[in-house]
Amino acid sequence: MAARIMAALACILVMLRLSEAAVYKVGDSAGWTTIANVDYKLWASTKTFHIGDTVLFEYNPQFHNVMRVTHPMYRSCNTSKPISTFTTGNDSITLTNHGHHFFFCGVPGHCLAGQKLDLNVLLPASSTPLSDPPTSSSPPPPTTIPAAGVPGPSPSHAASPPSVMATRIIAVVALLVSLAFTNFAS
Ligand SMILES: [Cu+2]
Repeated sequence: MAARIMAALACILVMLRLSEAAVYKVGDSAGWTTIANVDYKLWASTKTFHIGDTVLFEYNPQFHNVMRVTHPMYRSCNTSKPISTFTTGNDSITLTNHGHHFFFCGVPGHCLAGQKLDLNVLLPASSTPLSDPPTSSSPPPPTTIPAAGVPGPSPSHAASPPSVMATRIIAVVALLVSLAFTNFAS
């Protein structure tokens, strides 16, 4: 019966991880730009992307855009046939499938200057061993620092995670307690 509780706990943990969709602001406080010399490859390597997560590109649309492209286009900074183009300056893109996602800025010269991003979205966690959770110590969500001259700070999206997490933990504990009781009764 201890094994049953452990199995139930494992299932719950997997469900918790799958349901936790994260929002990643590309480049953190620097955003999507050429002037801050952001190493987007390094930025992406510090994150673990899952299906359902969102990447947010924040930039001045007068100077930049976002193109999603194929791998060959990404490598050669070829802007001729993007899969899709985003131009609002505040583009949220939800990652709906696993594997590599390639983006760059389509303004001439910007991709060559390093404004390009290769995200690797991992397969669902159910296939990974539970004994070694490498993503459990993920960094806190990036704080939004409004750039000088850009109006409208948006501090809203950093507010809820702790309380949501607490609610989930309480739900898990309650479930475990009820499981333990049913096992004692049987
Ligand atoms: Cu650009």
